[in-house]
Amino acid sequence: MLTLKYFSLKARGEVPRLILTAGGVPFNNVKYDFTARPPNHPKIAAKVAEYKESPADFTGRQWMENKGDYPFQALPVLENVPELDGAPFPQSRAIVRYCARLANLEGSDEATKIRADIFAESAYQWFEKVWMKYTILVGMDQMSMKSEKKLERMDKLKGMMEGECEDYLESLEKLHVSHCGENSPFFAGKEVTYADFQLLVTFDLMKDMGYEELIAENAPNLARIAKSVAALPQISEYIEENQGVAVVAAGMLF
Ligand SMILES: N[C@@H](CCC(=O)N[C@@H](CS)C(=O)NCC(=O)O)C(=O)O
Repeated sequence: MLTLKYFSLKARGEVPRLILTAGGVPFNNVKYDFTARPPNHPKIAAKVAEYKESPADFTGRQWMENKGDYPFQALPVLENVPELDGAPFPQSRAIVRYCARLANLEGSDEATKIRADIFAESAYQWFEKVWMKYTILVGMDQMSMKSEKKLERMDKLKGMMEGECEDYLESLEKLHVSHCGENSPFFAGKEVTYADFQLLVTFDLMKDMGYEELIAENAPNLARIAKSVAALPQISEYIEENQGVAVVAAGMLF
């Protein structure tokens, strides 16, 4: 059976999980713990306790031991992909598009396919922006990995990116409306596509950063779409079960 390996987080691995679940494609959802439970510092322990635990198959220590076996020492990877004859399948964007094809969620006509790609990449871009700023802060802290510094960094990031989040949401909404008009039922138009699941995970990250109100204020159509996508019968149970699972590592391990 198809095996998706990622961490006990949402971030880059959650979109393929949602796509496969929505499409009814069976898969092994294998997880490494990336939250370093039990955390070795009381402040980090308190932060980890704010999130719902996502049961993992491997520990964080096992990740450190095994990471050399994976391309670029990173996840997600897909395994047991019949077309690839055992060769490694890394890179979340390639994985997302392959899963979308398996799940029949890439769009049923060329215009919808193009829109799904445009909007999935545009929504993913928020992760890149956050990661880039976080990395800058790590550098400004002279690469310090002290627990206090990690937590301070997350707080600083939230303050720093609020204006950028507003502008980004405005642009995303404008782009969507220019293609699909107001009141479109889905991100890429009339039908659900894999881009809708990227939107959900991006909004999860924004909510985790304290920007929930910005979404409704700056992207009302997208806020409405995300709400109705999360309620789709194919995934509503999965979404409910994973409510509160950490989206990013929240400064827990690195
Ligand atoms: N370009 C890759 C990046 C993969 C990546 O950086 N994954 C991170 C987690 S989101 C990772 O595996 N980090 C583990 C580590 O650094 O030990 C992709 O999109 O899949």
